[in-house]
Amino acid sequence: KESWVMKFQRQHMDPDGYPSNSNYCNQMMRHQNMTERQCKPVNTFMHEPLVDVQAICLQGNITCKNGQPNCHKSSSSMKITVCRVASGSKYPNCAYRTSQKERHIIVACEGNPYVPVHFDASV
Ligand code: PAX
Repeated sequence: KESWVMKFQRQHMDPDGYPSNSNYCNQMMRHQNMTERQCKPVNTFMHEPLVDVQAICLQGNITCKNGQPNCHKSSSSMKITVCRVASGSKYPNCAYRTSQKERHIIVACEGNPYVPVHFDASV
């Protein structure tokens, strides 16, 4: 079974990529297997080195959206792309809007080593 760590990296890490056109999310959401059982409604990709994203787990500790205490907010803003399913998009033809942003990132961390497993929000 895919580990939490591998799942987080598949869904949220694209350190060397950056959207060159509006098709980025259509392609990435499909290639990273987020359109297989449904069109995942919202997904964020981070364009920063893996070590910098893992380091968020050592930064400001906050409460997650679901009330769990294991969320952390990045001390600096990061380059991200938010993929949001287009209105009118119908599974299995998942269509996405691509938007590039620079935001502080909030992730949930778990385990030993303590690493990101869930993307909570960007602010
Ligand atoms: P996930 O399934 O929510 O979490 P995601 O982050 O890619 O996946 P398994 O065993 O896989 O079910 N985990 C936690 N989840 C939530 N909160 C805390 N504190 C927590 N701690 C551990 C992956 C695994 O992390 C575990 C959780 O049990 C999972 O284990 O967002 C829905 C999805 O959309 C993404 C983020 C989520 O996917 P929601 O409902 O929280 O808003 N997403 C959302 C995004 O990428 N970008 C965005 O801007 C938003 C809003």
